[in-house]
Amino acid sequence: MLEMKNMKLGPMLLLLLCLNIVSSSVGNAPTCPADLGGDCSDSGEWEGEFFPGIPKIKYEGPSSKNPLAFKWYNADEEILGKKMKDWMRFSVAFWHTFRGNGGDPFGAPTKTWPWEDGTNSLAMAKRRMRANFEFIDKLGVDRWCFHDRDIAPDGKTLEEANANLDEVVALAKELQGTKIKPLWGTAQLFMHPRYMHGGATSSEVGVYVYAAAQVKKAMEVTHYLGGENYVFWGGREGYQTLLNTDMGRELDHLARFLEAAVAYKKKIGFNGTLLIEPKPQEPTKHQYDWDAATTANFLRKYGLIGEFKLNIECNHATLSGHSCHHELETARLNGLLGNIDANTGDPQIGWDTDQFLTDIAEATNVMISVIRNGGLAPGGFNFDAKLRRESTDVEDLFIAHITGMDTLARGLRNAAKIIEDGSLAELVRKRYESFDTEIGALIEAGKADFDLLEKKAKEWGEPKVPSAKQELAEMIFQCAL
Ligand code: XLS
Ligand code: NI
Ligand code: NI
Repeated sequence: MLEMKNMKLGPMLLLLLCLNIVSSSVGNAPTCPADLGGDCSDSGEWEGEFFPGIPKIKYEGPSSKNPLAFKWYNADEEILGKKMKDWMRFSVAFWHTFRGNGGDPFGAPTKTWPWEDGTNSLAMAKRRMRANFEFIDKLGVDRWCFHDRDIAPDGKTLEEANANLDEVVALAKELQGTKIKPLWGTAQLFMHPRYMHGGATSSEVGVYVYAAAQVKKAMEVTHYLGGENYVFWGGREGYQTLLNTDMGRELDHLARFLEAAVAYKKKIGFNGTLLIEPKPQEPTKHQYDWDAATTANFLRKYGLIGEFKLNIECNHATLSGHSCHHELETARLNGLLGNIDANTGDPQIGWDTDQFLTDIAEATNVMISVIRNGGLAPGGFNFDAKLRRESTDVEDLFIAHITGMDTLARGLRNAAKIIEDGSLAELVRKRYESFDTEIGALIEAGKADFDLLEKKAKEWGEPKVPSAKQELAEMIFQCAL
C-alpha cells in the first residue's frame, strides 16, 4: 500500500480545519500559517505531484489484485454499440473529494491532505484546483462538478465573492485544457446563514434577490468553463413547519426563480441542460423537490416541463422511500432523466450518507434504466460520494472512485447481458399479452367505453388470472450478476 508523503501537519491543523468548517465563508485567511510548516506558498504553487506514487489508473481485468487498477471499467470497450466511457461520462465531485474533511456534527475533521494548509484562502483554493486536475487526469475521467463556494472563497460582498470566483475559474479553465469540462456547475445556496429560510423560497425578498445574483454568476462561470449542465438542488427550499409558512407563495416564488434562470440561460447562449435534483429532506424537514414525481408535477404546473430535466441521486431516492431504480424509471417515463448523482445510502441509516456505490445488483438496475434511456448525455454519472470519516489515506480517494466506477461498469455489463438474453423482457411481454388483442388495443387507444367493457365482462365471465412469475424474474436477474 502507498504511504502518505508530506505528513508534517499535526493536531493544530485538525483544529484549524475544524474552525474552517465554521468560517469557510469568511474568506481570506493567510494561506500558510508559519507555525505549521506546511509545504505551501502564497501563490498557490505546489512543488511536484499532489499524488506521488499513484500512477494513471489502468484497466487490468477482473483477475487483477491491484487496488489501483480497474477490474471492470474498460473505457474504450464497446458494450451494446457504445464505448463504456460514453455510457458512463463519469465526473468527480469537487465538494466531497477536495472539500470533504471527515468532520461530522460530533467530531473534528479526520483528513489531513498534505496540500491543505488549514485555510480557505484564494491561494489555497488554487492549489486545491491543481490537485483536482491531477486527480482527474490520473483517474482517467473527463468531467468534474462544483458549487461556486467550494472552489473559491466567499467574500464580504457579492462583488468580492465574484472576483474570487473569477480568479479560481480562470485557473480551472487553463487546467481543464481541451479535454476536461464540468459535467455541471451549481450555486451553493444552503451554507451561508442568509439562506437559513431558503434561497428562492426565503420569506425575505433580499435573500431571493441575492440568490438570483449568485445563480446568475454560477451559470456564467459554468458556461465559461464549457459545462454541459447546470444543477438546482434546493437543500433549504422547503419548510420546518407549515404553521409559519405560506407554501403556495413559496412554490410560486421558486417557479419565478426558475423561469428567470431559463431566460438567463437563453440570454447568455448557454445550451446545457438545466437539472433539478430531488431530495425529500435534510437539511430542511420537508424539501419541495421531494422526489421525481413531485418535481415533475411542479414543473408541469408551472409550464417548465420542457425546460428542465432531473438529476437523480440514489441516496436521495431511498430517503424518499423509493429505490433508485424507481426514481430513474419515473424520471425516464416522464422524459426527464438527465443525470445521475452516483452514490448509495446505508440500509440502517436514515440520512444522506453519500457512499460510493458497491452493490452490483443496484448498479445493474441503474444501468437497465440508463440503457433504456439511450444513455445520459449530455448528463452523466457524478460521484456525489465521500470517503468514510475513518478513511484517511490519500490513496483511499482513488480506491473509492475506482470501486464506484467498477461497480457501475459491472452493472452495465450485467444489464447488457440481461437485455441481450431477452428472457426477462419476454417474461414482461407475456405478462401483458392479453392486451395485445382487439379489446386491449381499443382500451389502449382510449376507445373502450364502460358500455363496451360491461358487454365484454358479461360475455367473458370470470377472468383467469395468471402468475406474476416474480421468483422467475428474480432468478433470471440473479443469473446475470
Ligand atoms: C446534497 C446534494 C448536493 C447536490 C449539489 O444532498 O446531493 O450535493 O448534489 O448541490
Ligand atoms: Ni447530489
Ligand atoms: Ni445528496
